[in-house]
Amino acid sequence: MVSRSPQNPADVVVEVPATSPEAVRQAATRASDAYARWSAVPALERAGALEAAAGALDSHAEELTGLVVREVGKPRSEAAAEVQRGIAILRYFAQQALDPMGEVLPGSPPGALLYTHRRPRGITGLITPWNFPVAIPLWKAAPALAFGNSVLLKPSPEATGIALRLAELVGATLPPQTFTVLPGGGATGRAVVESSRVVSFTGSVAVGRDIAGLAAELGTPLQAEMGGLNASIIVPDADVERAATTIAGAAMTYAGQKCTATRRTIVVGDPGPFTDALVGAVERLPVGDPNDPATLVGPVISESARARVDQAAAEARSLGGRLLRGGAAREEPGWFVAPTLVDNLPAHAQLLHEEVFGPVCAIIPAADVDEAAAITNGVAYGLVTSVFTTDLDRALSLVAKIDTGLIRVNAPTSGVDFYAPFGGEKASSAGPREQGKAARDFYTSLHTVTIAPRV
Ligand code: UN1
Repeated sequence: MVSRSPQNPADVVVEVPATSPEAVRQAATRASDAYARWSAVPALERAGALEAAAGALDSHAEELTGLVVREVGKPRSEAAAEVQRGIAILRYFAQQALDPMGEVLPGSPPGALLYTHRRPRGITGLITPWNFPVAIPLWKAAPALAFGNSVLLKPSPEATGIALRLAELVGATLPPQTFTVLPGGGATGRAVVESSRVVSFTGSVAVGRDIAGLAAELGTPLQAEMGGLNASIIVPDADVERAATTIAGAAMTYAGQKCTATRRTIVVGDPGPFTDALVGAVERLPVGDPNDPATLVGPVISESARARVDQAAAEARSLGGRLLRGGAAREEPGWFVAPTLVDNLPAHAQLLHEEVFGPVCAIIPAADVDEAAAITNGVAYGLVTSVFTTDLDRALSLVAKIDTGLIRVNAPTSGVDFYAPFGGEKASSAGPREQGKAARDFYTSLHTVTIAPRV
């Protein structure tokens, strides 16, 4: 398995063999022993270990940022912010290790003690994508570890180098085999699922559904975060410039490679003024080498990712769509594509129904807010929607009609608060929410205990 720098594909970041299913099973045996020890470690010590992991990341923040830029082409400013997010996630879950592990309820026999108690589940299998190569592994691993589980992490092949470095930095603060990174592809991932007591996945719908099927057969609790086809709705009373700048960023930064990116912009009423403002805001985004601290839009991850964006632009054109920006220009030799804005698409166009993981956004007119809500909801996905309006009543009534897991008003679709529950509806997610306090429910099992007094 080879991972290459998207801005310079000749630069091989790391080349390692995929972990065989047999080697995964051996790692699981060691992780099971590690779990037996780690789950018996006092919570205060587990919190201390995660605090130390945060410190280790902090003192290597510059180096890790450089590796994120190099391996997955994330622009330097966003890569640095992601490393800071990773540190904050470790600190937050370090503290959660000290939260109450249950509650006391009234017992039914008089004088009985009835209480709930959370226990770790065991080996946690994590399968993570390349686009948030620090934050996503950590927002899954940190709660798992905080509550006493051991972790097997199968990272995306494109982010192998970053995952191996995380294993060194975080792993060094934990007992051996408590946090193990297993590079590989589908066969490795499958073996990780088969070896785990609880599984959390972020990635494509196709792989997520496969894993969900396997987990269901095995009776293993699963959480899967998959795609999105997120919309922003512009109500006529919105602050047009603010909305345009926010949406340009949400659609195009990191070349649109976020499941939370804005893929559709739905404009209520005359789309003209907003469209002009959005074209202007997209034109102002600095595109280029992700090492340059000013860059906001770098390359996409691979040649095939670039081909998908090209295909989507060609399909849009063939259906009579208008390319307002982008579609063709690019720099060589990396996998660069120009931020692309399209309007005038027929309702059945693929771009309006299927996620293209790149810097492509469609503008769709709507006669009124009800039609805008119907368009927003009229796709298979349900991750996040944003609404731009200055009218509070409008905001409240639209929020109530939208069927996505996250809803934002006058804010970008992208960007996630690690201390709040995160997840979508419909094809976007399966299983419970992740992050925030919701993570505790997933990475622990709840036991209800009754102790009746002698009568
Ligand atoms: C963000 O928008 O900051 O894979 C995070 C993804 C999402 C995370 C988005 N699960 O893109």
